[in-house]
Amino acid sequence: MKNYFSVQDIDSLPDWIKEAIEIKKNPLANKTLGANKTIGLLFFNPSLRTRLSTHKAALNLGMHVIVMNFTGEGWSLEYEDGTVMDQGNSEHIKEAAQVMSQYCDVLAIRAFAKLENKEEDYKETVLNGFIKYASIPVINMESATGHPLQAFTDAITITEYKKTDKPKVVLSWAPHPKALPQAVANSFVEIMQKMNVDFVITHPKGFELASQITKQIPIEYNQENALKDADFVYVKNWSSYTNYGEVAPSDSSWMMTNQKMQLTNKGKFMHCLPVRRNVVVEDAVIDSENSIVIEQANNRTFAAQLVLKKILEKL
Ligand code: AN0
Ligand code: CP
Repeated sequence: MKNYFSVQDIDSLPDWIKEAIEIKKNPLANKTLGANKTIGLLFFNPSLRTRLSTHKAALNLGMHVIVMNFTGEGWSLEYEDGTVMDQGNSEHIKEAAQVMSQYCDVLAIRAFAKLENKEEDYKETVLNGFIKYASIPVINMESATGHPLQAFTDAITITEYKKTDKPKVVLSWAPHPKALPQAVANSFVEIMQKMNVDFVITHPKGFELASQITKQIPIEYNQENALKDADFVYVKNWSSYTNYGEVAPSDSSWMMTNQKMQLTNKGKFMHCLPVRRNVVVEDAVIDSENSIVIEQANNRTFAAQLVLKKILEKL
């Protein structure tokens, strides 16, 4: 693996999960592997968990870390070839990626979907631009269509908490006042297809994810039916893929409540965070003993650390 672009870069998920759980037990076991190596963390969007857990993972491996925020601080980049650059963008990805490749040994990039043009977002212009012009490995810290560090974390977390060989996992759409990308849901759906789980997606009609991602996964439009006997309830908003980026009329009936959680098999509540309380999920659920969101976020460090370890071993 040169780049960690999507969950499809995971060659053996069971092996990766096992190794990440080993790292969690002894995070400093490879504290010199990254000595004298530098990772550049590039942010085109805000972050709390991804920024700090990836930084922490790099420190655990003995790496140096450089963080750069492009919003407001970096030159705005141009991605199209052959453009006459007489508009807003000051620098082309060609120079930017090559220059940064001289300062760093690995680049990690966060660049969300703009949610204006589906074809543009699903082309992954920013991530693919860096992969094309950087001469060093590139890690996806949430791109337009995927969040594979989050999904790997979620797979680790489900493995840690599961009580049966084949737990029932439900991905449940939630209301949200702003249009959010499909990235987290897409990568979660992809990684669940690599696990031994009974997986169901529930959302209102019109919020189908891309069929090339959901494939044969059952979709249940009745949320309460979907939640029956669930061992894990993963709640997430995403905006419409068909009416691309459209925000739903605020439909609070899809919020996760304590009453709905009673339908589950003492289901564990999961969310990637950040989460809007009492919009996406009721306080009573996220504050309950079945909520594992804090430990889920803790696992971000070990997921990132395993990805970095795999990349460093090949440098
Ligand atoms: C982002 C999203 O839904 O993609 C990041 C989640 C990790 N969420 C928000 O912008 C609130
Ligand atoms: N879950 C996640 O990626 O969180 P941040 O947006 O805070 O990094």
